[in-house]
Amino acid sequence: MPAKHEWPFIIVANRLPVVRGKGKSEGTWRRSPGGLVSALTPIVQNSGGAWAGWTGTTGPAPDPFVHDKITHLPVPISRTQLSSFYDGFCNGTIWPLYHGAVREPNYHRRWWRPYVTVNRRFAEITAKSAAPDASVWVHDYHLQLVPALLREMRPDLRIGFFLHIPFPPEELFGRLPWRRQILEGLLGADVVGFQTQGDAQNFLRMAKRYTEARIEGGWLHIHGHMVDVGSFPVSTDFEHYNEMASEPQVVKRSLQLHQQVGQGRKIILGVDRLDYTKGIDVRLRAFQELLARRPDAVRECVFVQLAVPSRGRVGEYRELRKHVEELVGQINGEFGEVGLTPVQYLHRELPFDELIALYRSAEVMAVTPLADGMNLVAKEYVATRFDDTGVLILSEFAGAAEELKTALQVNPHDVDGLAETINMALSLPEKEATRRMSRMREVVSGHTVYDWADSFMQALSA
Ligand code: ADQ
Repeated sequence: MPAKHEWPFIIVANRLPVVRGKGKSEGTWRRSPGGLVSALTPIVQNSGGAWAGWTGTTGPAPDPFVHDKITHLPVPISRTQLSSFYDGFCNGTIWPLYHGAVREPNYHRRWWRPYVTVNRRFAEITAKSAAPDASVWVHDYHLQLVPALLREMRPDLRIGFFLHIPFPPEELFGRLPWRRQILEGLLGADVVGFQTQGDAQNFLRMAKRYTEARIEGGWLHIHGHMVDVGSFPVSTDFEHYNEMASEPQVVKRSLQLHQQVGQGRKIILGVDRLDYTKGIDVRLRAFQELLARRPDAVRECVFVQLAVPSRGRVGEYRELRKHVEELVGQINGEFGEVGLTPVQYLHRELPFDELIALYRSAEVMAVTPLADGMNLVAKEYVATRFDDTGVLILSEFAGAAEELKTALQVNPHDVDGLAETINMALSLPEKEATRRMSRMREVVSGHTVYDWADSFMQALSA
């Protein structure tokens, strides 16, 4: 066990930044893929800090361990807590509610209590491990009570909280039976960060309405302490994607993919976790509409949808998978020709370089979530277009739409509008596409995931 009160900086997130090796590497840990982990890792390493989170396996947690110069503080989660805390309150209540109630959120007291218990456990482990006056950065909707619990246990700490998903407006948030507890939990932090200005405004309004918090001099004041509320839009590792995209093996693979999949047709690509917030089904219906209006389009373009398996234990996610797969079958059956498939569907994770090759192979990228905190896929696609080619179709309801103004923005619920936009994207003049893409590349390269982490850390140390 590490000495108590040792770490000057701690990240607290639902998951640790490592995954357990399989097969030959059984018993070892490797760093989880993804931009966020890459951005946060150097901050923790350079500060001699630690990371508290769940390992991904239920039952007793292993002892703290060091991997990649970071001390990992595993938090245990039992099998019943996995179903009530994680599948239940986090993904059955908060997730749909915060994403605009695109599915009916469920309110169960039997889920709320484990949410409190698990949050308390995260706070206790952190309180025991943080050095005097340490900084702690808590992440996301799973841990909204941690800031206040931690402040109560360790008033000396600087506490930051960042929400990766949207924060809903009053008409929705007001429905939550535990709205006051959640707000007070978040208000235990010194800095509360959101993806967009709109999210931060929603939060300020709710805090004033349902708690004793008051705004004075641009700060939120509650119980004698000040809370800095602001927007910190997350981003991607621009340079990494940009460089990977021009690696010879990626260039070769993307040409190969284009020949095999495209067969001379343009590729329209969708890449998402298989989640009902991502609008995959409406997007497919829009493509179906396009083919119905213009059946010859099947010889001009192919739709490639990559869906990463997600939350398969939850009934709604299994139903969504069935629905999406039925739609794919329907479109292919109705509009396909022998040797020519309109929709190519993959349900799996892909290695990083294969994903980049796919981004490179796509003339059109369709990112059409019904609601999304930011959406990194949109920014990743932009980062791989080093030659300023490619057209991005982007939902107005993704956080990224605030920054990527020259994308072809769409209402992701509007099947006809989306069909028209896909059609327009396929024939957008090259000059116009380049103008739009080069502007988006300026935006993403000017604000990377490292800038995001730095700006949050600066606010936390102010
Ligand atoms: P997510 O809902 O998971 O994140 P997103 O931002 O799009 O959504 O991130 C998905 C990540 O998964 C991307 O980095 C992407 O490269 C990766 N990925 C997707 N498909 C893959 C595949 N087939 N194989 C391998 N990797 C794949 C939540 C919020 C978002 C917010 C992020 C970060 O919902 O709104 O942008 O957190 O704050």
